Amino acid sequence: MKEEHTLRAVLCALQTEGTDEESFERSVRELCGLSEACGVEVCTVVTQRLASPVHATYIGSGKLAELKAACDMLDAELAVFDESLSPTQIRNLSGELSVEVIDRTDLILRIFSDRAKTKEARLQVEYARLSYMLPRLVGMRAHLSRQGGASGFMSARGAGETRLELDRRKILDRQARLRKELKNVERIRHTQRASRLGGGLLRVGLVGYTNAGKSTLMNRLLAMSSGVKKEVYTEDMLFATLDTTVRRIEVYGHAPFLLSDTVGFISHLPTMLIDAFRSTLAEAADADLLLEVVDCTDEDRDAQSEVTVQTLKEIGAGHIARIRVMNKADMEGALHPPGTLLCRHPEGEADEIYISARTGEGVDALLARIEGHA
Ligand SMILES: Nc1nc2c(ncn2[C@@H]2O[C@H](COP(=O)(O)OP(=O)(O)OP(=O)(O)O)[C@@H](O)[C@H]2O)c(=O)[nH]1
Ligand SMILES: [Mg+2]
Repeated sequence: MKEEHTLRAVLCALQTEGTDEESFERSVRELCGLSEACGVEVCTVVTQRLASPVHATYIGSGKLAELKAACDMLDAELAVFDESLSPTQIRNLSGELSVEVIDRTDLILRIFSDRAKTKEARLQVEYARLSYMLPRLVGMRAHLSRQGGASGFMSARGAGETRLELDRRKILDRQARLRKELKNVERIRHTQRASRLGGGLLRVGLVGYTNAGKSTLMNRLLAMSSGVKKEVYTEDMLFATLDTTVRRIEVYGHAPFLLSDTVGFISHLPTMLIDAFRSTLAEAADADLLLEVVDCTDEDRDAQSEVTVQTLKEIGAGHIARIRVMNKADMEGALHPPGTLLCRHPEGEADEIYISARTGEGVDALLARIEGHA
């Protein structure tokens, strides 16, 4: 979000039948994290238990009144829903509430838009946002006409279907242009990388949940490498990395290999983002070996690992050999000290190795493991 001041938000989450307490709480925690990553201040969380979402308004009418009251009392400017809302739900909720209504998908898209730095990432994010907007133009318009204006596509306001049809066509045209531009950027990237880094080396890909420490591990390996290597960006926030970086790792006494660092995963990563970032993610899929980086101190690590494995399948990388790198083992709460290796082959699972990308402990053992795969 580009606003100068922090936006105040009320979060709203529905616990539907079949969702256990634990995964519900995890989801709400993550929504808070996503909101903060977006520069949004969470004022309160309104929750409801229902057998299934209400078709028209997602939550029940009594709860909706409660939510409206909370928004008014707390001076909120946003209501953030912990799920993908249908275009109808957005339209109805926008009509009922006096604040802007956004859902989890929208929140993730906004974070991506704020963080995108390279040309390719910016094009990909814009493409994804347009895909998201397309079926929701009516609901967005309802909010904007009350607010009295907005920027970009939504600024050209007008009434009725003609206006909508125009907007729709504009979006489709823009998407067609973006697709062309993306093809070009991709082609240039491919040829540059192939010639610069040289083929024939083992290709290793860092993958995993956002904020697990993938980029920190990349930098640790670069620091151990001979020669001067440019570091990648790391930060304690969701989605610090939004593009793919490939570097040659050459640690004395170990065979050199190519290492790629890429965008992290999260549960319910919007499909339009997976689609838009397919080429970036495909670079991770284009590896001989994957290092799945896990924050082993996170109580949600198992669920996060499941999401990673699922997302890998979605991008066609489910079959690639994988080592589970249990990172942040220097911290309190780690199950094992750095350097611990757990072989999981009998169950058909990935090997687990405990390391600390921050202190470097266990990284030598990891390098030996990587070599074993060459
Ligand atoms: N204590 C500790 N902190 C770590 C370790 N590795 C990474 N971190 C911290 O975890 C945070 C996230 O690290 P990143 O390397 O940016 O994580 P990432 O997986 O690349 O995250 P995204 O790019 O956002 O998906 C940073 O604050 C790091 O300093 C570790 O081994 N120990
Ligand atoms: Mg990163």
